[in-house]
Amino acid sequence: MYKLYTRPGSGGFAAEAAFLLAGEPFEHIDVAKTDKPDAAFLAISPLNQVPVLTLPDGHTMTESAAICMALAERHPEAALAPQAGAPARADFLRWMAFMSSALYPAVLRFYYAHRYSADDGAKAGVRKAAIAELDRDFAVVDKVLAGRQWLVGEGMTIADIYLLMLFSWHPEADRARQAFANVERLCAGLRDHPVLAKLNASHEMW
Ligand SMILES: N[C@@H](CCC(=O)N[C@@H](CS)C(=O)NCC(=O)O)C(=O)O
Repeated sequence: MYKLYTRPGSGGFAAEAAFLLAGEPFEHIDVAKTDKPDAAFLAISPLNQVPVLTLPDGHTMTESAAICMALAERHPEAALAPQAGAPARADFLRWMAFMSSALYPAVLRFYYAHRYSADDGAKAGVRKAAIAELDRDFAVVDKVLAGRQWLVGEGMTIADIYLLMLFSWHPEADRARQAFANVERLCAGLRDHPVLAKLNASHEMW
């Protein structure tokens, strides 16, 4: 059976959503937030971060986007991603990489500002720059969503749920919802999705 190491309100949200939408059972392991992780967890997550996925064969992987893409690939019947070779596949890969390499790190810079400068007095500036970067990146996604219901292809994919997760973390949520109306339109629909609404009861993302 799969094992997912996760925590409420974390990047485990998208991976848990993938499991629920695929109807695939998994062992849910809640990892408490601590600066002194145990050695066993560090062995599978060297940066002491969640989510972490252990596959049924015992192989372990970190990185939320990679976990989502692996689950989509292993459970094609759930249509969590366009299949390899499908026209929307390139868009799917592009936006999953964009979200995990541009948006997610900007979120981390805001919430873990102390890690991004050796100067204690720099935290406010790091946070301000993180918000500016989030706005710049969400503006890119917002533009692409103009006239589109979904981020890629013609149906909901795990990329939309990944976007919902990141958008929920915007530190100025009310302003962001106004500023990025296309992202908000997509996210508003997803907040009512029965599986995601239920998952949010434990994650409290919105
Ligand atoms: N690049 C990683 C980032 C994961 C990450 O930063 N997870 C956060 C929760 S959302 C975490 O575990 N933070 C604890 C820490 O960094 O100490 C991914 O996409 O999975």
